[in-house]
This record gives sequence, C-alpha cells and structure tokens, in this order.
Amino acid sequence: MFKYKKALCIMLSLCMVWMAFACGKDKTDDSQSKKTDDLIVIGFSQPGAESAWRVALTDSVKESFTEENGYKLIYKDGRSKQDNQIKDIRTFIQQGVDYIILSPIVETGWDTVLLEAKEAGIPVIICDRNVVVNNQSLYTAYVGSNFLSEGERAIEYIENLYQPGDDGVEPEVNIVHIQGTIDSSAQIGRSKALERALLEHDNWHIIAEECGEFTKARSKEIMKQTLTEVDSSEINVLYCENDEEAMGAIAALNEAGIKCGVGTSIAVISFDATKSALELCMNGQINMVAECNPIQGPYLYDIIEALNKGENVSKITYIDETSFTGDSLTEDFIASRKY
Ligand code: GYE
Repeated sequence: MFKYKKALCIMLSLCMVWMAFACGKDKTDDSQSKKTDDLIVIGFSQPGAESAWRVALTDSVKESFTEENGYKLIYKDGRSKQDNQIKDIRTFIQQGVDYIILSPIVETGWDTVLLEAKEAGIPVIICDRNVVVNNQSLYTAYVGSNFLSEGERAIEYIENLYQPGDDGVEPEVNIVHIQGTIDSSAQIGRSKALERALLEHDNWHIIAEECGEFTKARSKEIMKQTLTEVDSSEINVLYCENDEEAMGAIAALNEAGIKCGVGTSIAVISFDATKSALELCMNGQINMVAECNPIQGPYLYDIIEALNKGENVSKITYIDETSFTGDSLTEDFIASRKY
C-alpha cells in the first residue's frame, strides 16, 4: 500500500512538472509570435554579389536591421539581372512589407514596379546606385555615393601625375579603361569624369575600353586580351571602375611579367578601397583608390526610423568619402577598416 502511494505521488509530481513546463512553453511561444508580429518588415533587393564591396553593403544592412532593433529583413539577390530584381520587388509587395530598400543594378526601367510599390503604400529607399524615373515621388529617399566626385578625384590624381614637362609639352597619356556594369550609376559617374577629362586634355587617349562587369574574372580576361592588341609599353594609365577589376587586370599584367603601379610606366587607378585593394595600394601596385563606402546600413536605419516617427527625410544623402595613395596607408589603418 505504502509502495502504491509513493508511486502515485511520483506520477502526480511528474504531471505537475510537465504541466508547469507546458504552460511556460505556451507563454514563451505566445510572446515570441507577438514579438514577430511587432517587427517592421523590410524587403532588401540587391543586384548580386559580384564584389567584396557589395558583400560589405549586404552585411552592413543586415547588421543595422536586426530583430533586436525591431526589424525583420528579407534579403534577395538579383543574380545580376534587373528582371530578377523587379520580380523580387513584386514579391515584397505581395508579402506586404513595410519598406523596400532597393540597390538597382542599372538606373532606368524601374518606373512600373516603383509605381506598384507606391500604389501599395510601401515607401522605397534607394541605396548605393540610383534610379532615373519620370516621377520623383516614386521613391522616398536615396542614400549612396557621388560617383562623379569619385571619378573627379581619380582624374585629379592622373592630372598631377602627368604634368607638362619643363618645356611645357604635355606628355601623351594612353589609357586602358575597364568599365563597370554599363548603365549603373557607379559606371556612369566614374566614366563621365574620365570622358570630361578627355575633352579637356587633347594629349589623353583611350587605347582600349571594355566592360568588366565589376568582376575580377572578366577584367582579367579583358586585360589579357588587351595585351595581345596593345604593346604594354604604350599603356600609361589603367582606369578600373572598381577594386575587383583592378585586381583582375593587375593579375593579368603580373602573369605576363609586366610591372604596374607607382614608379612604373602604368599607373593604376581603382575605386572602392576594400582591404585587399588598399594592401595593393600600400605596396605600390595600385597608385590611387577613390573610396566608395559600402557601410550604408546606419544611414538607411536613420531614414527608416525617422519615417516610422512620421518625420520628413532628405531626398538625397551622399556618404562622405575620401581617396588613398600608398603613402597615406598603414597596416593598422587597413586592419581597422570594416571592409
Ligand atoms: O564600386 C562595386 C560594386 O555600385 C558602388 O558596385 C557600387 C559598385 C562598387 O560591385 O564594387
């Protein structure tokens, strides 16, 4: 009898423990689903993952919009196609997200889908590259770089490097131009600075020009091909529209046994200032890098927080950027950078 009572007691206690656990669990589930319902949902459409720069932008946006901060971020990679980005935006609209952040692969072709977002009442923030639309009210704000200024900083470097001689004669400057994705804002601004400089300097000539798609692999192919068409001793400037392209072209030159950079006859210009390119700049293989800052998450966060409070936001925010040459760089400085 005593044994029977003891067994019953144990079973009852086990039951109570189980019930307490089950109730507790229900409570947590409840509060968790409530918490998820309270999150502000953002759809983030990126054109691809073609460069270290873009990966840094993706990370920055993901770090800024966390669940702890009250956000749920849905990230989509457009795999280098505008059509995919348009589909991704339509999916965000169907999902009823609260905001859309769009980093557009090219500037044009967004009017229809942005109108759909507007009609659904979803504010769109453009980041990194910009859009050109018929009606400015199709997006709420733009955060990104002034690509023309970046290009102008690069041009200033080339102008200082190739000054007229004591006799006043301007040296001939032959340029290999590896462009970024055609029709993207980054390509348009950086190419425009060079095109304007060509109009001002009769002694500057483009001897090869190709689109490297902002990738190392494509740019390496282009440089290899260029070396079969042009004698390397004729090249004075290699103007690459991002770091990946500079690294690809330098690899092709190195494989062909050709030196480039500071103190050689080929000056290398790059854009972005990612860690690997800054290393090459410090070691002299790249002469000058115009910085393009991908840490845009905090800027986007401030804009969306202001919109949440019903505040007005600036239509355009340009991020502060600088440029680097080898003498301004140290290992410690490069290590301290986020990208
Ligand atoms: O320079 C490049 C990237 O749009 C500014 O795109 C961006 C450019 C950046 O892939 O590395």
